[in-house]
Amino acid sequence: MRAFFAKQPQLPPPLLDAPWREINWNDKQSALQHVNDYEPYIEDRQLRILLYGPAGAGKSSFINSVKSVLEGRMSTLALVDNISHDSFTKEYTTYKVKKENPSNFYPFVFNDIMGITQNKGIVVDDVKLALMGRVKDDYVFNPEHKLSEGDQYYNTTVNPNDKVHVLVCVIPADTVSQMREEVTKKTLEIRRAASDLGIPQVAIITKIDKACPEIKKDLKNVYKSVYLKEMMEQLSVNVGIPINCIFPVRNYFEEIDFNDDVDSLTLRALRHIIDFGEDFMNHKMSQSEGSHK
Ligand SMILES: Nc1nc2c(ncn2[C@@H]2O[C@H](COP(=O)(O)OP(=O)(O)O)[C@@H](O)[C@H]2O)c(=O)[nH]1
Ligand SMILES: [Mg+2]
Repeated sequence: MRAFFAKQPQLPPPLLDAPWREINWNDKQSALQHVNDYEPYIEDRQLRILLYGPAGAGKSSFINSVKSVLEGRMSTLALVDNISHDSFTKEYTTYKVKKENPSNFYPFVFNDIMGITQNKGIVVDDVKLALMGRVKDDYVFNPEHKLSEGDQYYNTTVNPNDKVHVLVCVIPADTVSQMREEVTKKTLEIRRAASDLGIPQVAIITKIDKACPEIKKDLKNVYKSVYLKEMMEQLSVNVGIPINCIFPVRNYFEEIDFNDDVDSLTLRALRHIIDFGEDFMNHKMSQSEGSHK
């Protein structure tokens, strides 16, 4: 009765008054400088960053975004595949980022692995091998057959630069709430394998523009969006990565021009990834030094 007098359900405000995580949007230059100045403490060491996540999560786009902001031109090298979301034909590739001139590279590299699809996708054992530096470039993952010793793509002589120093879980914002049990299970398995090796883990949330209209309108709303905050909390619970190790990013995927806000988020995530990886390398060093005593 008299339904028009009924109280409207209170919708939560879409935006917080103040951001829940501080970010200085004018700080792009100093973040860029931090990345440019980065040198591994151990000479000749290279930081290896492994991205894993569902097909179409935005792994290649993230690598392209990083390459774009650091190389100063839109990159399409880590070929973004928006046609086929099949994990079968994916080769293991090491992506480098050029620094200053074509023969000089940043001391970090990326690999990506389509570690999680519903019923297909590579076996967790192969991810473990990749973490240990056992998988050679150009290896094509086969969900029915794991890589084993004796295979031409099995790296028998692992050098410290072949090993993974940071594992980055890539999850699209528009799927966090429907993350299937299987995806969560595989993510946890992969995380456990990394934990056993002591490898630090970070998550990036992609496609934040797609999941939240306020963010699409203005990327500076990223830490004011209630929706995204709740989603990050949910992801943290689902896969057990602390909130302070989860970074939202908005990849370059269709534009031809740079945007400072996009760059700021990308660089912020990258900076933390590098710092975590560097800490791990140094910790590993003191551990192995200790074990020689
Ligand atoms: N709206 C939006 N789309 C994105 C973003 N990142 C990636 N995409 C789209 O998602 C598709 C798949 O991305 P891709 O990087 O190939 O995913 P991968 O399979 O994990 O390597 C791309 O074609 C892009 O159109 C993002 O931050 N926002
Ligand atoms: Mg890809």
